[in-house]
Amino acid sequence: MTTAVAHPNIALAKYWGKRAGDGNVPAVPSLSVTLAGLSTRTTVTFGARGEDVVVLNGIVQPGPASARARALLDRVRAAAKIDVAAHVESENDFPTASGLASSASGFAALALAATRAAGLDASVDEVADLARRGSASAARSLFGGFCELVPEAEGARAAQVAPEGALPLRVLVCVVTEDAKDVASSVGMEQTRAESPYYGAWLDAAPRLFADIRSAVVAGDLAKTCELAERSALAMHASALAAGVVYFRPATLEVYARVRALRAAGRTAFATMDAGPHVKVLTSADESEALARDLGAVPGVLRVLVARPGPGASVP
Ligand code: 2P0
Repeated sequence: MTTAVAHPNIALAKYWGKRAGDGNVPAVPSLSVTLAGLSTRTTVTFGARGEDVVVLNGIVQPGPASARARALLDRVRAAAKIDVAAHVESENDFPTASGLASSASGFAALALAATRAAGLDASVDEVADLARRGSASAARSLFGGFCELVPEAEGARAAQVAPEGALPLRVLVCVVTEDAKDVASSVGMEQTRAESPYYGAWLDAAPRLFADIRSAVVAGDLAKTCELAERSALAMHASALAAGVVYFRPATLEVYARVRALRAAGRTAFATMDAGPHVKVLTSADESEALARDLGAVPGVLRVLVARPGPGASVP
C-alpha cells in the first residue's frame, strides 16, 4: 500500500490536440505551473481479489469512469509482473467545480502511488510517462514549479524548467459556475483537430509561443510570461471556437474585460482559461490580494482562489 500526493497545474503555454496514433502524445509542447495548496491524495493497495475498485471522493467509480485508471494499473502490473487487483482511494481537497481539472493531479498521484505500491523502482521519467498515458497534462504535475511537456519521436518528455521560486507568480482562479458539464478536453481537442479551419494555424503558432514563454520563465520575466500566456490561451481557444468548441460564458468575458481594464490602469493582470468557462488571472505576488478582491466583484464571479507555484508529486 502506498499513498501519494500531487497538485493540479495550469498551462501557461497550452497544448491542444493529440498527435495521430497511440500513446496519448500532445501535438505541441506545453509549459505549466504546478499549484500549491490544492491536492489530490491517492492510496493504492495491491492484493485484492476480483476486479480493481476505484473510489473517488468516497464514490465508487463505475466501469467507464475508471477505464483510464484501470489501464494505468494494467501497465503497472505488467511491469511488476504481478497479477492481483488494486483498491484505489483518491480524494481531492478542491471541489470538482473549482475551475481546476483534477485529471492532472489525479493521474500524477495514481501513477506514483501505483508504481511504489507494486514495488517498482521507477524513475520520475517513467512515472511521468505512465501519468501522461492516463491524462497528458498529468505528466507535468510530477514536477514542481514550472514544467514542460515536449513531444518526442517516441512519446513525450516532461521536465522541470524552473523551480517554484523562479517567478513571483500568483494564479487567481475566478470560478464562474458550479456546473461541471463542459465538453471534455479530449473530445474538444479531437473536434478541433477534425473541424477547425484554424487548427493548422494553432499547430504552427503553439511551438513558437512555447519557446518564447520558456525563455521568459527561465529569464525570470514575470510580465512577459503572463502576457505570452494570455496569447497562448487565446490562440488555443480561437482554434477551438472555429470548430464550435466554445468554453466562454458571459462571466468569462466579464473577467476578460476587467483584466484589460486593470492592465490599462497599470496592473499586472493577464487571463488564461482551459476546457471550461473559469478564468485564471495571472499576476504578481504583490498585487494578488488587491486583484483577488477586485475580481471577486466582477458580475458572475462566484469566488476567487489564490494559488502560488507549488511542489511536484511526492510520497509523504
Ligand atoms: C493544457 N489542457 O495544456 C491544456 C490546455 C486543457 C487546455 O491539457 O485527454 O488533461 O486527459 O489527456 O491533457 C487538458 O487535457 O487531456 C489540457 P487528456 P488533458 O493544460
